[in-house]
Amino acid sequence: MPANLPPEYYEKERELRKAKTPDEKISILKELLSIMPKHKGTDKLQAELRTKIKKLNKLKEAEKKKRKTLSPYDIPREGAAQVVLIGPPNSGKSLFLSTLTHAHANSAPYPFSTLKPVVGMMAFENIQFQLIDTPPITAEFMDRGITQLLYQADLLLVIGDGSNEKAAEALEEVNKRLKEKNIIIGENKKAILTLNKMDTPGSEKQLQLIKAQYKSLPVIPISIKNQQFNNLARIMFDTLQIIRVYTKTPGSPPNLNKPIIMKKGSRVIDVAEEVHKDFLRMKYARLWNLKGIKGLRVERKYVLEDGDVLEFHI
Ligand SMILES: Nc1nc2c(ncn2[C@@H]2O[C@H](COP(=O)(O)OP(=O)(O)OP(=O)(O)O)[C@@H](O)[C@H]2O)c(=O)[nH]1
Ligand SMILES: [Mg+2]
Repeated sequence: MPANLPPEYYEKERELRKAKTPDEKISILKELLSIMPKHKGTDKLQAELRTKIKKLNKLKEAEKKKRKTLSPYDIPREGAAQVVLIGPPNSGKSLFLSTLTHAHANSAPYPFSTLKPVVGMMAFENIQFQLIDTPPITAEFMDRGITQLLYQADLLLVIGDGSNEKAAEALEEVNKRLKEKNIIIGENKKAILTLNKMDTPGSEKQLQLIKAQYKSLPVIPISIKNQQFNNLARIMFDTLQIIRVYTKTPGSPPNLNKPIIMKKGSRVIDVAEEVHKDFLRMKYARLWNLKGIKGLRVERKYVLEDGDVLEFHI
């Protein structure tokens, strides 16, 4: 039996083809159903439209769920390393991010001014570290979802508040909260302790107390306000245990602006694998390094150092 559909039906059908969102599509499909004459000839078509609506509703539900489970702490790593700034309230985490990156984090003279993570890129020589500012951690408060980021981070930069006469206690609270989540700084997690606001009175005493408390970890005194960072970027690089390696093709110079970031201890073959699987067939490589070696033949197992340049020979 013919469906005998009215002309407006075909018009709406054209609209449907242009519709983009599930909501738009659902409303047009409903209109189509209402326009359609109801008789035996349209039974199959009616059923098809109803199935389409059902599918679209399911899609909508799935998207809603996805949005809900996406945490603001779900931040993909960019640059040479992901470094998460943590610490007690008001210690200067946000000012640190605003000072050392182009990103803006709200910094204010009262605690709990940061409620959500903020990301920025910090330059160090020819590479960049991804810095993430986070809300404060105290005995009473640690934002839900931050744990995932702490597990994933390459380095935790703990910032203490040197102007607080209970700076050591506040840091100990942070440390306790981390331990509850099985994060032991300096053991299963690379970390650097800094004490900020070294421009304020009493900060030196706090520094000595904290140094005594964390004997196995370096404590770096800084003053963001006075732009005194005590070589912190270099210390970050060293603590991360990474090296920069460059590759070149015979007859041309290496691109020194584009280092390959490798773990300390990586071998020639690891870099080959990183660059392209074709280089896994390499027979040997030639090496240039910062100590003045030029074009030395090295084998697959040769262990690399920061600044090494490789030329693969297949
Ligand atoms: N004197 C002095 N004040 C500083 C220094 N660094 C930050 N401050 C001040 O400390 C206050 C807190 O700074 P924020 O950057 O908001 O601190 P925060 O750690 O992000 O604070 P929360 O987000 O609440 O955890 C602000 O008034 C800053 O200007 C410093 O090196 N010296
Ligand atoms: Mg803040």
